[in-house]
Amino acid sequence: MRVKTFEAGSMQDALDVVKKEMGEEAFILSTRTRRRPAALGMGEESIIEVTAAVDEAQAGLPPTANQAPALTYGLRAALEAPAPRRPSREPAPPAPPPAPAMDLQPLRRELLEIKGAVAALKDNDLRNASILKELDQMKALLSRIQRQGMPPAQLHLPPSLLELYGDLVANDVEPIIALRLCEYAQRALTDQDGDGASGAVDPERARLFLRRVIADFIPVAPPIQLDPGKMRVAALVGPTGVGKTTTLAKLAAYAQLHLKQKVALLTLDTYRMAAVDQLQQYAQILQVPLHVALTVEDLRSALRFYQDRALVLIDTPGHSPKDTDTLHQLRGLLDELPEVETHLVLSATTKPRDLTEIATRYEPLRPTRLLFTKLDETSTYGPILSTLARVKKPLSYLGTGQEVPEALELATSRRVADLILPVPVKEAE
Ligand SMILES: Nc1nc2c(ncn2[C@@H]2O[C@H](COP(=O)(O)OP(=O)(O)O)[C@@H](O)[C@H]2O)c(=O)[nH]1
Ligand SMILES: [Mg+2]
Repeated sequence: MRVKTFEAGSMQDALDVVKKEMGEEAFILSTRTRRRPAALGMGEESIIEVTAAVDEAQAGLPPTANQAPALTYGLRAALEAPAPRRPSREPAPPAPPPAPAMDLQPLRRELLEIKGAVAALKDNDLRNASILKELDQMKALLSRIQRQGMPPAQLHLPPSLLELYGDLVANDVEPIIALRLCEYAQRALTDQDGDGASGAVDPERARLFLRRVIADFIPVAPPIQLDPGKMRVAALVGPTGVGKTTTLAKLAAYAQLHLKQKVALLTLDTYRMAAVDQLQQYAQILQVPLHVALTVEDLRSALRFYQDRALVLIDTPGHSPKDTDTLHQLRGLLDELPEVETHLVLSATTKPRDLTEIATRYEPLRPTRLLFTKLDETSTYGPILSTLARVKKPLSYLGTGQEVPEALELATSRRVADLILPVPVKEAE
């Protein structure tokens, strides 16, 4: 008994191949339709997989007149279907010869089919075990996909990357961005391994690789540059409550205490007196001058006054969308300063969609950097990545707590990539 599996684009093609390779005597043990990625990544195609068997003793013998159809699944039956009934005027065809008293052919065929099926099962025992394992994994993935409501478009990813796709989405990375990153990683891995290897990407390697892809994707800004004899101005803008004043104090403390630079603080935060009090306390502790500006014009003259300072940090109020007047004036002032660094401060706890909306709202101030605070208050960091993808500005600092000055880090691509796709515990030193 010889058992073989064939693949073809259609059932007809599959049966033709079976017939050509195994002869008229072959019979079909099983068929199934599978989906696989089409060539050149053009979606998916379905293929027919046919497992056929042939009794070697019978193979190659010329068919005899009273043999039953050689191929089950209706191949021969379809090809040899009785001709349509002739018009009654034509003479009736000669009567068929009487059936033999006892036709053993069907029984023999059934036996052969059973033998073939048993042989195929034996051969496939090992293969079945691994298929079952894979199926279990796929089942788990599918239920995860169902839970997270993903469209089936990502199913062409190999299982290891599909798993990572799920991790990214669970970390609140926008599905379309997660998909693009995984597709990019898949293509790059395939290019490294040569054609056809992408189907079996080792999960650990895929994870490390994808983390590198993510890190490459995260633009970061250098720390605020302090040049001798030159005043550097950095302004923090953004909504109320995200941590602008706290971050300003952290930056001031670092420059003053660690870098031993002369710092001055300016604020336009005049609506909330408590907020000014907060900055006044920091200024006192750090022994740096603070100027509370009531208008943008006032801010302008204060800047001239602090020419000798290495770093002037400007705190601003959170603008409501209606406050276009102050926003407009502030923009005028920032435009006048050739080397101002404007950081748009965003909280990592803000809803992903709102982050993009806020970035659009503050675009008139032309921020050149994004600064994320409150990383310690969330467990999903995907929105940072999604915002970077949409807003396309480098990341400057990360706020990781309320403590001044220690809870502030210079952003690095690697640090953010680790947050987006954490290192499995055993890899982390
Ligand atoms: N957990 C945490 N809280 C922060 C962080 N940055 C600021 N905060 C807190 O957020 C609140 C608002 O901060 P504030 O600096 O006044 O925000 P502003 O309105 O943007 O100036 C304060 O209670 C801060 O202590 C951070 O990185 N992590
Ligand atoms: Mg404030």
